[in-house]
Amino acid sequence: MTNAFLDVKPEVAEALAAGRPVVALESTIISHGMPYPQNVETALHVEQIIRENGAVPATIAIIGGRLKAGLSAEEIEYFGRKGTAIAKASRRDLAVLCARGEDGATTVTTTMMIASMAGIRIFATGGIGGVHRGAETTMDISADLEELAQTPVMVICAGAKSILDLGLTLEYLETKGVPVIGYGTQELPAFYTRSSGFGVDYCIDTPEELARAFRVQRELGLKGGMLVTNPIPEEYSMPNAVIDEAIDRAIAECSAQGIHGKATTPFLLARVAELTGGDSLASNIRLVYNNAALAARTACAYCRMGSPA
Ligand code: PSU
Ligand code: MN
Repeated sequence: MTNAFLDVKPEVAEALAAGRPVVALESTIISHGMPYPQNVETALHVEQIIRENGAVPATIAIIGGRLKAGLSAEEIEYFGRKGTAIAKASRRDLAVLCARGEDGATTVTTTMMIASMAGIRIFATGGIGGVHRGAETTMDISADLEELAQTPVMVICAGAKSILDLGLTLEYLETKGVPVIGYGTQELPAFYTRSSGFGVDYCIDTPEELARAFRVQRELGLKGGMLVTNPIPEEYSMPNAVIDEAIDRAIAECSAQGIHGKATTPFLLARVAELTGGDSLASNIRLVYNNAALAARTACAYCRMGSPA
């Protein structure tokens, strides 16, 4: 499916037309998820890792009202430099940003949407949004969960940060029929840490088996995506106590300052990063690399199975 607002980078379009593997990447992680210049260095290195593992990277963003599937190095630099001055774009923002010709940093939600419009089925990122702690009164539930329920893209992440209520996030995904897979683990990873105390639906050990499950989901005509949670490599994982303390403090400050809506997640992410210093940034970068490599290998396996029904 294509539309008048979509620009697929020629290299990406050629790969898709030839049935070669492509991996989508999001841009909110660049503008809102990490400081400059580490955000740009990371985004460029992630693309290189995807290439080294046999796939073509397509970093996704909205530039001047155009939905971009695939950015140039200059466009990645632009996003990294502008940082939080770029609007964080979720599903509800797409129409107005396109109508006005503005820029937008794509979240997991909008990256899935644009990837799907372009025909890209595999997407690597760091962490997804979910059900926030206290959502029973705030109703703060990320649009990422609804997108996973309706858009056919496999999202490979390192689980979700415990800024969220991980148990409620899993309940929501169950209700919405989204399969939650642990890559080589029975336990949901919690981004900086490999364990969370919550189980996943299935443990899958190889990229081939991930690709097979997703292909069958497509062949069955089931709508929606698949969530693959890939634990951070042991050597880069962080002590639970350090992370938990920072997260508890960040959440307390967030409610004390009356922050709400789309500002909540960027505030919490930035505060946790500040409170835990360079260690958490280094871990964050490493887990994204790890997810990019797995996504590229899964995209290769998916393409070897031919075009899905
Ligand atoms: N969680 C992270 N890192 C991130 C995000 C979430 O650990 O960068 C970003 C992603 O772009 C995600 C978005 O899609 O935040 C979710 O925002 P919200 O909770 O406002 O839906
Ligand atoms: Mn929210």
